[in-house]
Formats: sequence, C-alpha cells, structure tokens
Amino acid sequence: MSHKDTIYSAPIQQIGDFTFDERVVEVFPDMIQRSVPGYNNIISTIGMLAERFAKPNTNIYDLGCSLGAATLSMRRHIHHEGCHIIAVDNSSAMVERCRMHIEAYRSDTPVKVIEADIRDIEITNASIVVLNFTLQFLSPDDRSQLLENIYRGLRPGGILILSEKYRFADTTTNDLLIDLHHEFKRANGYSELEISQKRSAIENVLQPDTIETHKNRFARIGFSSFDVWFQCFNFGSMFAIK
Ligand code: GEK
Repeated sequence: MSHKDTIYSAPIQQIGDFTFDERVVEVFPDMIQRSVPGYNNIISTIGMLAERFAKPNTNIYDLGCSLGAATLSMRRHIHHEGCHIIAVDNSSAMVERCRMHIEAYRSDTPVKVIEADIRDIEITNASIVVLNFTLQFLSPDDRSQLLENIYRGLRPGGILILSEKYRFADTTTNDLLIDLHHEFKRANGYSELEISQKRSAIENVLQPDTIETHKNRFARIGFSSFDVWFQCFNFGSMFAIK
C-alpha cells in the first residue's frame, strides 16, 4: 500500500531541489498518480506495446524504473522465450523497493534490477527501451547522447517509448496547459501551497523539451517512424521505431 504524498503540505523555509530519497519512495505511487495526468493509461499501454514489440531472445530496458510499474506491466504481457528485462535506476531507495515489488510475483521472464546511472548503461540486442518520465531529469546536454546510445542498442524494428512533461514554444499555450495541470492536481487533493512548493523544488531538476525538439532529435539520430501516441495537458508519450 502506498502512503499519501504530504511532502510539500506544510510551509518549508528553504525549498531544496527535489530528490528521489526514502521519503519520496514511500509515497511514490500516490505522488505520480495524482501528479501525472494519464499515468495509469500510459503504464497499461506500455504493456500492450511490449506484447507487440518484444521479440524472442532480446533485451527489454526500463530506464529510470522507480518502483518498476512499467517493468511489471511489460512482464505481464511478454510470453516469448529468452526475453530479459533490465530495469535501471540510480536512486538506491527506489532500487531496493523495486526489487521487492518484482520479487513479490513469479514470472517466466527474468528481471534484473540494476542501481546505476542510465548514462553509463550499455544497451544491447534491445527490442524495447522505455524511458517513462526519466529523460527530463537528465541535463539537456546529455539527452542526445543517451538517445544515440539507445538507438545503437536497438535491433531494427525495435521501439523506444519516451514519456515526458512538455514545454510549448507559444507562451499562451504553455501557460494554459500548465494551468490545466495545476487544476488537475487541485482536483486530486493537492493544496495551492503543495503545488507551488513542489514547483519550486522541481524547477532546477526538470527542464522539459518541446515536442518539436523530441521529433527533431529522433529524426537526426535516424529513427524511421516516431510520433506522439498520448497527450494530456503538458504531459505525453511518444514512440520511436528504428
Ligand atoms: C515509472 N519510470 O513509474 N540514472 C538513473 N535513474 C535516474 C536518473 C539517472 N541519471 N535520473 C533520474 N533517474 C517510472 C517513473 S520517475 C518520474 C520515473 C517522476 C530516476 C529517478 O531516480 C526516478 O526514480 C526516475 O528516474 C524518474 O514508470 O518521478 O516524475
């Protein structure tokens, strides 16, 4: 059972940068569902896409796996011989809890949970790579290199699923979608104080790209087909096929 996220409910004198520590791990499922519009739909669609794109004797990567929601969704849908899921996160608190979630159920598809920086991971023989709300936490300078590394490690026909918070070049659009997102959070029980303190904490660690930036990067790297398959306010998910 996940506890309720109350991390920013009381006034904080000095708001530090947001980190994925024990306190966050404890409330993570509640936090992500009340903060990210469409999160559950995205997780279940990742399972559906895994069913289509997983190939026998290949690797499947979940980069920035947190508690393993995308991994578990994929594992439920993959029935091929010789598939290995590799779930990676650099927060030791997340990795520890993720291992517990994975080990709670038996499955034919093995999962290895690795504590590492996703920039240091070698991607090989991959039919699927998932970056579900993780790329946005890397410094913008490191994003292309990671995506190039993923492209090299994907087999032809392999898929990258990239979910992100987006920024919009047009200010009116950007402000409107941010406002609607805050309304979504209010409707999910977050107070004005929680919304504004979380916003300050996340400002330096999450720098969103525009959808155009993502598309241009995919094209430059060489992906053959890519597009947005889900969007709600300033959050969404794209696929890119090699
Ligand atoms: C889900 N995918 O539930 N290397 C490894 N992990 C990282 C790095 C890095 N450089 N930077 C951040 N992380 C999950 C949700 S959460 C999204 C992903 C959110 C990890 C970080 O520790 C955290 O667990 C995750 O990326 C981002 O489907 O909280 O908004």
